[in-house]
Amino acid sequence: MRYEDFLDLGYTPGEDDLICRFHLEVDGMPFEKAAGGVAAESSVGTWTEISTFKSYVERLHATVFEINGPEIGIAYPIGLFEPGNMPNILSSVAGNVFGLKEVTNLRLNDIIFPRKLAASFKGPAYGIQGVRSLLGVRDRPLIGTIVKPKLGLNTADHAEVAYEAWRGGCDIVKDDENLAGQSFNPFEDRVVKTLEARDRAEEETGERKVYMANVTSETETMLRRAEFIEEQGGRYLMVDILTAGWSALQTLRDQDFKLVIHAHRAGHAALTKSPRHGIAMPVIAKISRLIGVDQLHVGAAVGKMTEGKEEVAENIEACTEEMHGIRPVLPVASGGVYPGLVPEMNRFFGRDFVCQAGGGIHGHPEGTAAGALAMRQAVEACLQKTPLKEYARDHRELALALEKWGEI
Ligand code: RUB
Ligand code: CA
Repeated sequence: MRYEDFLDLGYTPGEDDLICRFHLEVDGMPFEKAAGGVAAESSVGTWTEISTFKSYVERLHATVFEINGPEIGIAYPIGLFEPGNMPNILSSVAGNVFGLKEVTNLRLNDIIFPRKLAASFKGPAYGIQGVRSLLGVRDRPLIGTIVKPKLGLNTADHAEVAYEAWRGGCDIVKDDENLAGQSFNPFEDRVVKTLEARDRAEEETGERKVYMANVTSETETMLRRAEFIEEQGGRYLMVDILTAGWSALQTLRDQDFKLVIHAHRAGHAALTKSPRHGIAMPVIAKISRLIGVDQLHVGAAVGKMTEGKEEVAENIEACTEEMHGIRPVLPVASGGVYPGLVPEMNRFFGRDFVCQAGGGIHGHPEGTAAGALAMRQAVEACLQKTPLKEYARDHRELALALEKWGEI
C-alpha cells in the first residue's frame, strides 16, 4: 500500500474503530499524501511498497477519514492493538509518526477509544463519588495543599507542616512531585510520622483527613511503597504518571490496592505546551482515566501555569464526560492558587474539584494553619454566595490573605 491508499474521505468510522484527531503540518510532500503517511506509519504501512505485504494484512490498515485544514481524523481498526496494553496502543498512534521527515509538526489532539478496547482497562476504582464518600465531603470542593518547601524539609518538620494544614482546614495534604525517598526525608519514616499527624488532626477536628504520599519510583519500589502505605493505614497514594510511565502506572493500578490514586502530571508541558506539536492534555487525561487514576491535575485556569480556561475546560471534560460507563476522574486545580482566586475557580469548576494550593497556603502571613483556614473561608464564602471582601470583615485569616495576594 502507498501512503495515498490510507486515505478515504468517504469512510465512516465504525464502533470498533479507535479514532485519533491530529493537527498536521507538512513540508515537501502533498498534504493528503502526508496525512496518509501518518495513517500508514501508525498502522501497517511503510515508506515504500513491499513484497511481503499480504492481502489479509489490508483489513488492519488505518484510514484518514476526515481533513479540515490542518486537522485530520484517522480511524484505526481495533485488531491493530493488543487489549489492555497501553504502551502498545501509544507506540502506534503516538509513536514513529512524530518523527517523519515531511511532517514538520504533528499534535495528537484527541483520542476516542472504542468500548471493547476501553473495557480491557480497569478505570478508576474510586473516581469522584468514591473520593467524596471516603472523605465524607459531599457539598463543596475539596481543599488540598502540597507541603512546601517542595524539597529539603526533614521528616519531623514535614509532618508538622501537614498537621498544621489539616488543623487549619485542609482535607488533603500531599507530597510534592519531586519528593520521593531522599536522605533528608526518607519515605517510610515520612509515611509513619505524617499519618500520625493525620490521626492527631482527625481527632482534634472531627473531620476525615487524607495524606497523599508520593510513591513515584522504579516500579517494584513503587509497589512496595504503596503496600507500606496500606499497611500503615493510609488511604491515598500519589504518583507522577508521566515520569513513572504508563506501564508502571498500569502495574500500580492492577494491584488493586485499597488506595485512591492521585495523578500528578509533572513534565506534561513537554508534550502539551505547543499547540502545533506533541500530545494534548485531554489525551493524557483519557489515557490516565482508562488505566485508572482517581484524580488528576488539570490546571487551575487562573493560576501560575500557562493553560487558559479553554484548555482546562477540555481537560475537565476528558476527566468527566461519559466514557463507556468508566468512572469520572476528580479534577485537581493546582499551580499558583490562593484564596482570592477561589470565587473565579468555583464558577469555572463547579463543586467537583480539588482546590489545591502550596504557596497560597504556606505563604500566609500567620503561617500554614491560618493559610488553610483562609482557603476554607474563601470556599465557605462562595458556598454562601458572599463576596470575599464582605466575608473577610469577620474572618481575619481571609482578610490577611486578600491583603497579601489580592483577588481577581
Ligand atoms: C503547586 C504545585 C503543583 C504545580 C503543578 O504549588 O506544586 O505541583 O504547580 O500543577 P503552588 P499543575 O500552589 O505553590 O503553585 O499540574 O496543576 O499545573
Ligand atoms: Ca508541585
